[in-house]
Amino acid sequence: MKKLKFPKGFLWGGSTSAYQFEGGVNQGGKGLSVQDKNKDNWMPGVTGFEVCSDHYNNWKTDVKMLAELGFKSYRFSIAWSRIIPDGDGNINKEGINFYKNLILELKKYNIEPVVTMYHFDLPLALEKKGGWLSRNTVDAFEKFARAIFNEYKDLVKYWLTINEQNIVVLMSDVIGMANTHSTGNKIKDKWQINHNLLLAQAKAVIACKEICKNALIGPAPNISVTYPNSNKPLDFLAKLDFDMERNWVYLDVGVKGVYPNVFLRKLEKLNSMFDYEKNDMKILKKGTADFIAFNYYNSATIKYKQAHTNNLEIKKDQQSGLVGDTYEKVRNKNLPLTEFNWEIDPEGLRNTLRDIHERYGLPLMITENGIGGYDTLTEQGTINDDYRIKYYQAHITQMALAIDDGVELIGYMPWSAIDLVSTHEGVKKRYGFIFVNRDEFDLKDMKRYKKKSFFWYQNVIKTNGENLS
Ligand code: BGP
Repeated sequence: MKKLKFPKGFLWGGSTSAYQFEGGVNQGGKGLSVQDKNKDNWMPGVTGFEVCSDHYNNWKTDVKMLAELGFKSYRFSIAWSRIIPDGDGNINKEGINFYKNLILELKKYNIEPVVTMYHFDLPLALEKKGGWLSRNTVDAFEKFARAIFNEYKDLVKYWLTINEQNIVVLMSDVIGMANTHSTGNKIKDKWQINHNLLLAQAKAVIACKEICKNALIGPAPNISVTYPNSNKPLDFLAKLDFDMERNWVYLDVGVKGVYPNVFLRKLEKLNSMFDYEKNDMKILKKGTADFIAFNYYNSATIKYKQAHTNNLEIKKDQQSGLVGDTYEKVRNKNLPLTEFNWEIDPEGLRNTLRDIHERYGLPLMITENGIGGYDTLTEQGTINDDYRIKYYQAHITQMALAIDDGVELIGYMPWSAIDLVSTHEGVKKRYGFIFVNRDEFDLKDMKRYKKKSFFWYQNVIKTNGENLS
């Protein structure tokens, strides 16, 4: 077999998000976010986010371990409510310093910080005042963006705007972000939230270009290549509809600065056009991305749906089930499942890379990919996660093939660098190369242990992806 080749300077690394990893909810002057649930107001049997992996109190040890792993990059998110506790008021110096110290520590080990500005954790005070349905939240986001750009402008090269905006819009309930301000037209609300997020993103991009002269900025949606369930023409039409709502509308606006016409027509036909101001479209046109970051877990297989309900329904979780007015996501029997029932499709990653590359032609960065599973700490302090190694071997091989096809891929930051709390399935669904010794409700000693995949990935990075065995 041909040798796998990755470009020189490829950004091997890993990923986390503030609300799933930091904990320290009542420390350092942090305000509450919509995600700061505890076990009494979150799902039964699943831990809340008040402690997570206690990274807030272990950040130095964590960075040291990531450096030992050989990370060239590390993607983390800034908690908006640590910087501006009520979302829109005074800046909290302690919050600013927390991330400044983290970035400096990463740089000490030559790890490139890749910073997500917003990962599902809207300040609670803003949600109470209207959330993303309100344009005030757009203004507040711009203020937050300017604050962090001014603080970190000389330290950060890669900024990501909004994590998985498509999941926020389509599946808010399963990721703890249910919209609490319905106006009665669910479809319009959904796309109003989307428009406000796109506007917030464009304003942040414009501010970034003004303030951070040497930085690059891009969106970070979750993109799945889409297969029609059969060669029936209507299944292909359903695929196109799904693609539009699940993948492309976010990137068409974020990269090209324009809404796809088919999408706008559809909202008109449904009497669900979102409200916008005259200048909005100009802002969207101006605030476009330098590169595309995206998260990939699996592909989607789509079937035409006979009964038109004109209603988007949400099922189970962010990967297994989405029903639109003309389409339905169905199980692809050609693909195996993870222990948590997510389909595994490594070739789908190559297909996704090709699809995005052909559509937009910008450099790409994978900012999430990984497998959630049960891991056990043995008495010897080891964790045998061969299944994770197998998953990564297959996906990294497909990345190399996509690069060989001509795709410009600049980095890979799988989810997650270190164990953390899942969006809605607790700490038992583990993703990291590093094990955190805690259970769902027993916090134990929080000690970090290197999993088998740690040593494997260390060698992958050392050989720049040439040795995956
Ligand atoms: C993405 C999110 C992450 C993350 C991951 C795994 O949708 O960006 O925050 O958690 O999926 O999902 P889960 O935690 O539900 O297993």
